[in-house]
Amino acid sequence: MTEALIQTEIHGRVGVLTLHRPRQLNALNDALMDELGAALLALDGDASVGAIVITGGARAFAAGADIQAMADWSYSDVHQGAFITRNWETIRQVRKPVLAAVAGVALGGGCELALACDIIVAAESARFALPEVKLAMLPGAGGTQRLPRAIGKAKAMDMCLSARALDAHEADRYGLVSRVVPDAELMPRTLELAAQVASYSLPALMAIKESVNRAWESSLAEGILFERRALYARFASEDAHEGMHAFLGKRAPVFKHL
Ligand code: CO8
Repeated sequence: MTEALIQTEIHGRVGVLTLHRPRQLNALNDALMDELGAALLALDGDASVGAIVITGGARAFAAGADIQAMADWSYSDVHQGAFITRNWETIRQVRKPVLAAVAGVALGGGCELALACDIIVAAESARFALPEVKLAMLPGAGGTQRLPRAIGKAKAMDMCLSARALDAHEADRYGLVSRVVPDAELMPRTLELAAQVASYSLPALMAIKESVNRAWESSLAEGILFERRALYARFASEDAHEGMHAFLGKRAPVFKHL
């Protein structure tokens, strides 16, 4: 039997997915991305899960797309096989919050996978780079689009054109990651954060994620309109009334995720 490339654990309301190709530093091949997509959709559809964490190993979150697999592909192979689009982008269908817990290298597609998550928690050992230019390739799993939106054109161009790597603290300063923690605390702190997020009302979390993502997709006026509609829809939610009445009654809210 072949070993799972994605390991799934459940911690309370948090689903944890661990990339597991340690000998290849979690290089992301089709089989792994298929498994990751299926695992993400399974957790997204599981009513007992409120947030998802994707992590790798101590040495590598992921060292990028699998160069061994790609080396001899033709244009027709990638075009007809819908490379990246077919399975890497499954993460875009996930409506629950997804956190990346990154230690070690997050290179190329590994960095792009982290960028596709909603919150990135970096261990001090984390290193982020888009070194595709060294292969005469380009960051083609969202890197040329998400990175400039995250850290601006100047830093993104530098990273994409020179393959410059950022350490965890630089990545934090530039806005690529959300938080930096000591390596030993990466999983406990990420799980604590994910548990906090997952304790909130799931429909509220989904609405917030959708609304924040809209900021990348629309003009300010359109985004504000979208946000306002999302806000009005909150008034149709039992949890929103519970949240406000619990505050007024000076008690903890009990959310039904409705
Ligand atoms: N693909 C396949 N195998 C890999 C990869 C990879 N991306 N990275 C590491 N490995 C393998 C190595 O080949 C090696 O295998 P073996 O033991 O069989 O020789 C094993 O993992 C361990 O790696 P190293 O011996 O190289 O370990 P080091 O500690 O010396 O170096 C590094 C670690 C710095 C991470 C080094 O392995 C490295 O530079 N890896 C490649 C990084 C890279 O270029 N990543 C970008 C890939 S391209 C990409 O992600 C594009 C995605 C977007 C769409 C696709 C368009 C191209």
